Amino acid sequence: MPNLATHLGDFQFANPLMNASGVYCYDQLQLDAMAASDAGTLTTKSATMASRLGNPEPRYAHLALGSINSMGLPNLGLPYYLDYALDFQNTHPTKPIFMSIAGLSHADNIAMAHMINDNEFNGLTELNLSCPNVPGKPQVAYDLEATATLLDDIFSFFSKPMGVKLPPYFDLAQFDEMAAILNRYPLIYVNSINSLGNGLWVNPDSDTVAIKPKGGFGGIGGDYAKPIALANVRAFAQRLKPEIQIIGTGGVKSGRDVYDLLLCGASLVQVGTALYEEGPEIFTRLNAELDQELTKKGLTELDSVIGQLKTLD
Ligand code: RRO
Repeated sequence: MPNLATHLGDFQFANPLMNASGVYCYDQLQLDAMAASDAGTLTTKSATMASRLGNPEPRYAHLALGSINSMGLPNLGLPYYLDYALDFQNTHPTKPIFMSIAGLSHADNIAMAHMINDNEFNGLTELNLSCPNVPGKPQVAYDLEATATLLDDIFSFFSKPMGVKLPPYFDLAQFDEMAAILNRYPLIYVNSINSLGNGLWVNPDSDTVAIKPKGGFGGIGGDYAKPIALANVRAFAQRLKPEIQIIGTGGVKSGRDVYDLLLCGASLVQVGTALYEEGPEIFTRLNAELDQELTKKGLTELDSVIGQLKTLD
């Protein structure tokens, strides 16, 4: 049987699968369900310092080929997720947990990074620079100067393993510019991609939008996202220094989808829309299907897949 184990820096995982932040990670009940699943590990919901109710409902809709959401960062506050993670690392010492933070301002992000740094937390911290859904708050990672200033300030004191969650980019010049910035910092990974920001859907029965917040604009996930995710993972794999690994996220609902993101250069793979639709049992199926993909190719370990995409020249 192929060995599906993988790693990010010194962190080891039994398999490359986990939830995408925002799905199955709001509270202890959902996090415990993720922990009990066949996923290699899990992340908490992107946190702000204080808890938030998020945007008015309906704020998630199932679409023909995926989903649209404008949750608006509903979360129970960083202290809640830190407590959960501290407990989790004692009860699951071989499953490194991810903690996601998404401050509403530069100062919020700095304050949260201090709280995590000054704590016993020994997992991975993910700085979400790409929440598309808070009214009046543009995505940090589409502002290169703001991104560099934030990372400068965080890495002036932050001494624990950190990665960043990025939005999709669509021009090769943007990959060049963003990778050049990220390569300046001791990041251990980038997570690419967050949902395709500010899409819109029309319900043909009612001639209305599908979700209530922001006049119907929301982040798009699922099948719509897969080719964009593959391109973003591949483009960053070609540009980032080798110390910065990649988590691939976007459009995964089969073992082949996982395999494709690995080929493009991902070391771990997150599942969002399909996890929302199917629940944490999906990880049992995805592991089995990934196992079959490797077996079909006569491969015995993920290192034989990661970054091995071929071109036609
Ligand atoms: O909570 C959300 O609305 C949300 C976040 Br923070 C994010 O990063 N990505 C997304 O699709 N939704």
